[in-house]
Amino acid sequence: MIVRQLQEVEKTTRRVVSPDGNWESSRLLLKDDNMGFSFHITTIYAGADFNMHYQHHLESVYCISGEGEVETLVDNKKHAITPGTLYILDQHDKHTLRAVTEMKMACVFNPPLNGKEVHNAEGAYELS
Ligand code: 9YT
Repeated sequence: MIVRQLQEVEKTTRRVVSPDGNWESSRLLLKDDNMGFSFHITTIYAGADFNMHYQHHLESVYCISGEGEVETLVDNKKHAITPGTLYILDQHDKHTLRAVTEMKMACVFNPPLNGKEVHNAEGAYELS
């Protein structure tokens, strides 16, 4: 069994701050743990408004705290995000995430991230 503590992970290189200034993510569980998925606690900063398109990954995002919205760009549907909301990018959906307040999210990626990824120009992560 592996046991990790968010407060400890935040002090290591597993905490990645996005160069675009929109988010930071503490990646508690990664590819080299061999679980088939990765698990992160991500903070989306208040006022962030940015596009993502995970062409190579599936992601589920659970809102622990904060408020915002996610919009799918294929149909321009907007979904409110409040504590308790889970959105599931099962179609590699191109989307916009907006944070009204700072949001704390629990994120799961399949395939797992190796830990160093930040978004490329399309808002995707490359496969490692
Ligand atoms: C919700 C979302 O995808 N935010 C971007 C960061 C990502 N969750 C990550 O790398 O942990």
